[in-house]
Amino acid sequence: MQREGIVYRGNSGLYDIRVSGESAVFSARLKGTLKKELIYSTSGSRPQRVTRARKRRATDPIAIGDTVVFDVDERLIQEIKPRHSELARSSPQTGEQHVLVANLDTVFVVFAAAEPKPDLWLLDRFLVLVESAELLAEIVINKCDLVPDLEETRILLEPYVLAGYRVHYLSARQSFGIDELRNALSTKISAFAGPSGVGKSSILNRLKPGLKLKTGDVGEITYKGRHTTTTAELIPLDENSSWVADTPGLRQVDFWDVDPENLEYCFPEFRDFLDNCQYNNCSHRIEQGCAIRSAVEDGKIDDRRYRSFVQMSSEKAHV
Ligand SMILES: Nc1nc2c(ncn2[C@@H]2O[C@H](COP(=O)(O)OP(=O)(O)OP(=O)(O)O)[C@@H](O)[C@H]2O)c(=O)[nH]1
Ligand SMILES: [Mg+2]
Ligand SMILES: [Zn+2]
Repeated sequence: MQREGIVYRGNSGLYDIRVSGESAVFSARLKGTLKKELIYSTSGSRPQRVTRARKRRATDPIAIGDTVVFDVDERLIQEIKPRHSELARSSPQTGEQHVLVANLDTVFVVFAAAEPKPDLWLLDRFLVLVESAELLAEIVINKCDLVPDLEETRILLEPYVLAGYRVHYLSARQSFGIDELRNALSTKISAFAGPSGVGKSSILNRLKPGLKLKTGDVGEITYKGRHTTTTAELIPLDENSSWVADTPGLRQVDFWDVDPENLEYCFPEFRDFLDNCQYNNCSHRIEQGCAIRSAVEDGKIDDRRYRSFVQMSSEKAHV
């Protein structure tokens, strides 16, 4: 008998699947021939997706969030449905694509107000990763219990509000801001992403009482390199109709598949000005008549965000 379901966990070639509206879970492997013939949908406008699909053949063809058709008796996955989106990163070692979550709509980029203190340059990279995947990004600032004056943190994040991002302030430890975040999680599949040790798993444990995801021990300095969560997993929030993915902390964010020409669109506050540059291939770094640079001078674009863009685009220029 064939069924259709969502892969919510994968472990060494064995995938755990849930069928919508049912509580039973299934485990299945990928049909051998499917591994070879697998061609992902290249639907959509972007030739990038074709390249991605080719690259991905080397790594795991299934990601959490994939909808699959599987044979219940043989415990074999026979078909992977086309994806409408994916959150991927490149391996710093091999440059290979690794899809963290498929078919998601929103990424909650989680940082801490302190321990570790927010690294805005890294936050910008996470946001570019999300924007380049054409997903919605929201910012979550956890551990607000650790800062005596939250106003200072709010000022730090002001440029992101101006850029159009929603920012949620909360504390998983003191359980404030959790209900507000739960209301924001109404989309079908969303993911938590961010550096290690900021409290992604702790927040999920608060969102879903009884979940008991493993979190870093109190006092242990996880953000200095140790990762508590090692594989991405989808957690059903309500009767399998909305899901959140917990992902391992990313220490460094590489986004080789962001076209240099597309980087400027990954900064939402640039978009209104891009058409006004004198040259239509403006790099926004040295050219005369650059609308982005004059917006920075006029205080309409945050100067540090602009420098973050310059830094990333100069890295891209060397790839
Ligand atoms: N003070 C304070 N500590 C917190 C809060 N949330 C989490 N922590 C602590 O931060 C540490 C890391 O929490 P985790 O939830 O494991 O962090 P993570 O982001 O899932 O980390 P990785 O799985 O390694 O990516 C643990 O010691 C938590 O107890 C918070 O709101 N306030
Ligand atoms: Mg974790
Ligand atoms: Zn320009």
